[in-house]
Amino acid sequence: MNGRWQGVLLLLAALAPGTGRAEPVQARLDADGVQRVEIVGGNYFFHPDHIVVKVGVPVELMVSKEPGLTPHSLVIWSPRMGIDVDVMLGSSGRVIRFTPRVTGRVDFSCREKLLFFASHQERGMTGVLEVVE
Ligand SMILES: [Cu+2]
Repeated sequence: MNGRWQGVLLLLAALAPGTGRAEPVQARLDADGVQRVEIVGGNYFFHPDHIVVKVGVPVELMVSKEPGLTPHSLVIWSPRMGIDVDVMLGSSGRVIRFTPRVTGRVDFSCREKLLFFASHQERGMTGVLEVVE
């Protein structure tokens, strides 16, 4: 393959829409015994969108949204895991605390939706919280 075609293929690869989620992000375990991770929401994503935490250890999510007028929220709901989060995101950020009771996976999403437009969740504003041993 000549260099010009290689360049075209690389360009196409760069322009192609993402086909999968980024690498999972493990919450960092701080010296005070709390595992912390920061999440930013925007149009229409969470970053990171795959978070891994340890079971039975307190979690603090530091959540915020990108600057802009579009409202965003974060919903994580798993009674089984002991997680019930439903908050609006602000640009200044806030802390959400919970302690996951059991291992497993739960989806999180944004519940916002403007009129007849597709919901943010439908536009891909979703993620996965994974609770591990
Ligand atoms: Cu949203």
